[in-house]
Amino acid sequence: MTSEGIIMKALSGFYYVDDGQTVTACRGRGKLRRDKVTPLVGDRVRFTPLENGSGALEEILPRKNEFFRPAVANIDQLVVIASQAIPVTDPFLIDRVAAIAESRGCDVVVCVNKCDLADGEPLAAIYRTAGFRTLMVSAETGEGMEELRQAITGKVSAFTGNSGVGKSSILNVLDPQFALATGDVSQKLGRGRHTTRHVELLRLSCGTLVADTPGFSSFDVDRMELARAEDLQYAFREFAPYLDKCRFQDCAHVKEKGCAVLEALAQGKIQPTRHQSYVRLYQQAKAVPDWERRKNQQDPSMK
Ligand SMILES: Nc1nc2c(ncn2[C@@H]2O[C@H](COP(=O)(O)OP(=O)(O)O)[C@@H](O)[C@H]2O)c(=O)[nH]1
Ligand SMILES: [Mg+2]
Ligand SMILES: [Zn+2]
Repeated sequence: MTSEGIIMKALSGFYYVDDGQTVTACRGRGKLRRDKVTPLVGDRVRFTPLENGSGALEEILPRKNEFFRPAVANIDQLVVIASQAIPVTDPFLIDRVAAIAESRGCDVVVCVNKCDLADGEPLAAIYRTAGFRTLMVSAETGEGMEELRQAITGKVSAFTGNSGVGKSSILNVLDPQFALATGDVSQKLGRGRHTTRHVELLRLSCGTLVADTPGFSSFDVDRMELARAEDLQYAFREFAPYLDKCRFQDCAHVKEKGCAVLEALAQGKIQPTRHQSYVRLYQQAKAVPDWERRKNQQDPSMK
């Protein structure tokens, strides 16, 4: 008899599968390795419970979507956590991950944390104007936490954002039982920073699933995750009203004459940082030859 469940965490060769009642540590069958499929956190899977209490992972059920940074599958909504103080989030990081999410049909919420330290409004305004659901919160004071809770209720969300913005801290406020390691320097042990090192799905007491992820640094270059340069325009939702109004049908919206996107930018209808990010991503995507992209899309887990 096999059971069905969801992978909550992958650690040291085990996949921790939650079937709604218990969590079983499973090892992947050789078949999975031979087929070169890498199970991801968030995968719905079939497994065989073994007598010793562990399990054997048999099959990964079809994915709704998949991400490689963070490495998660079947995500309804990416919650991009940003901060305007220690660290200051580069909007490009938000735009890149938001574009990847849009290209995979995954919703995006932008959440500016540490509002007790710095005014989140300038950054929040950029994303509100661009049409994203945007929140301003503080894990320190609890400001905005109820709104965030509402935004994630009933959905599978992954928290992403650059290291140190407060992903784990926010999750700890949402459910103190998590007791996730955060970036505090441990003074007693003097072992440096305690931070998130792996992706983990967590269940809030209301049943909602949220993933804590290690976050990314500005140096990560995951150019392979991007769509073709020509498709990138569709990943910037606020460009939509202008795309069919450019003079040239194959307009790249970078510096072309008669470009309606550039016109909207000049009129302040599109935020300058959003367009700058688009151009940067467009040039990055252009630099990847098609053959290389195809090769990577066949087996992105090999990155
Ligand atoms: N002042 C302030 N500090 C915060 C806030 N959220 C997180 N921090 C601190 O920022 C550091 C990094 O937080 P952490 O949750 O580990 O970030 P993560 O890497 O995104 O998971 C820790 O020292 C937290 O205590 C906040 O809203 N306000
Ligand atoms: Mg963390
Ligand atoms: Zn154009």
